[in-house]
Amino acid sequence: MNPGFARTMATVCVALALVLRASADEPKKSLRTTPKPGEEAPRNLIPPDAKNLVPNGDFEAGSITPTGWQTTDGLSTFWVQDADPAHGKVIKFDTDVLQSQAYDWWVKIAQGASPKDAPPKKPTVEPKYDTLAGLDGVWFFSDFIPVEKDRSYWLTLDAKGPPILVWLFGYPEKASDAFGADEAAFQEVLKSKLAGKEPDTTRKREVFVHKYVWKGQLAAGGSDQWKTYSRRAKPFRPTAVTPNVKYVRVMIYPFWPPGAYYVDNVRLVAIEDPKPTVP
Ligand SMILES: [Ca+2]
Repeated sequence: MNPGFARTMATVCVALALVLRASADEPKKSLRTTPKPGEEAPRNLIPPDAKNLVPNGDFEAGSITPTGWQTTDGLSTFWVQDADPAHGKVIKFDTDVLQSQAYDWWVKIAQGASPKDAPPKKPTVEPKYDTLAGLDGVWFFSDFIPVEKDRSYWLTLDAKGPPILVWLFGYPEKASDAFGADEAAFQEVLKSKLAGKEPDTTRKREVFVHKYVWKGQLAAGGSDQWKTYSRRAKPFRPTAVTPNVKYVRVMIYPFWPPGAYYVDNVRLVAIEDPKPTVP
């Protein structure tokens, strides 16, 4: 087989795998769309004294892992000091990790292992379609944040590195905030491994019912310098079509390309909005 054909076939196989995964996990729509560079937030979008509803959105508080967020894992997510003192502590992501290694370690994290005891990363090889970048991506969830009916919100965050997606999920009630609780593929792996079985990836997955009933997306990143991103001129309106939403969670979601991503200063602020019920 010539190398060009082999590469093309490998690309087709990965694309097919992504489509199959998307259809298995997300009956409506995949969370994973092609990431585009985010839009920089207009200056002064949020007054500096506006209350940030995201607990520890600047990641400064915590001991081993930042408070207010799921635990870091020490393999694909890290709580680090940024080179820029103005940023202090930030979250670093590494999507260039074999998915198989991440799954093995995440099962231990879900059972209470400390990110300090993470295994050294195994080498990855091109084209890296078997990494988290090529498969599930790395999800990082905030805790549940109360929102009010008929209110609108700006979400902004600082990012450095390739484009990422950031999701805001809406929930009618507080659900489990256990590690990966609302992640279909991981829950299946966790269930199998806790039962002492290797996950069977050949059989059809059971339908996983996500606890969220609403979601909205923000594109961010795309620069090797820190920048602040938001959805330009379109606030999030979690209760416009799902009036039962009472809580949201922020989910930061880097995947392709394999590599390092940085996030800081996640802010969610209630705003005055003349059209709070418009989707
Ligand atoms: Ca910070």
